[in-house]
Amino acid sequence: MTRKLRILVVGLSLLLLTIGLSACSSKPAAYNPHKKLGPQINYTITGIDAGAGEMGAAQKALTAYGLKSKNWQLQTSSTAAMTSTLDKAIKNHQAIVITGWQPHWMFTKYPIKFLKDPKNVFGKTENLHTIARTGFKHDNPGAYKLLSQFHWTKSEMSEIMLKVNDGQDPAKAAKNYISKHPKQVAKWLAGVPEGHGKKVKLTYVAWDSEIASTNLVKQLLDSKGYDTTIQSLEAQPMWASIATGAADASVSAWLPTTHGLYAKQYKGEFVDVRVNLKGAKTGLAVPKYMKNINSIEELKNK
Ligand code: PBE
Repeated sequence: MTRKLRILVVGLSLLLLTIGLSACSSKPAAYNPHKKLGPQINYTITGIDAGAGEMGAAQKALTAYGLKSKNWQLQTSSTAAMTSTLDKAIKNHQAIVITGWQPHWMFTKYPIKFLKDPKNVFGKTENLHTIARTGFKHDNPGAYKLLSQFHWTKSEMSEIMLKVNDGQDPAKAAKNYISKHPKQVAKWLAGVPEGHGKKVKLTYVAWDSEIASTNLVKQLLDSKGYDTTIQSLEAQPMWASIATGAADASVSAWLPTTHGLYAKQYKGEFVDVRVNLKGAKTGLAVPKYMKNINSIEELKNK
């Protein structure tokens, strides 16, 4: 080898080594089931908005399962930040614990599972209720009739949620749903009289699930000639809007756990019209590849 060539070879190998090392260090470590879980995720549960009912339950869980005293913490962020952290973790096969809930597209898009909650801190399953202001049935029996007939399933709701998650406008996704499900729509609209421009005001909390249901109900009402406006609010003002009569109805009440406090606070000041979706659930969730972690109780020791 000539001297020049030797320098070139040494230089090249150094370069490759550097690239190799930096690639290694930038790729985060994959989940290791043989090591303790806590240190792998900085004893941190990736949460969502501070105002979410589920965050309150998650805080309670930290205490109830003795995690707080072991320095576990709940990180506040947003649905968007949480799902993007989850996305990255899953791509890298890393450990992660999130505040998860159903119905939501995260359970369709990612291989994740709820952790068992033997102390029942998150409650069992929940239902999504339609609630109305007390005088609404009297003032607008037609729109009330539609609300009292509206109910669907998690997989039906997912059709709209996934489209919206793919970037489709929620109103358009709701209209498409209506044109694809004529039989179901006919049942929802059965016997509902023409609205003749009568106003209806729906309030909701802008979770993906409620964006789907509220936009759909608005399109259904408008298709019968009602003039429907929808307004997104935080959970507390959403409940207050119904209780004070500032709004007519909402299809986004999570009961009995997540919005349980509001239902209690406004008892007698709202009408519980019906359950519009059964089998909602909140809780801590992890990727399915974390095979040895199946219960919140196990977070502490594993
Ligand atoms: N969530 C789950 C809402 C309702 C249940 C995040 C969509 C919340 O926790 O407030």
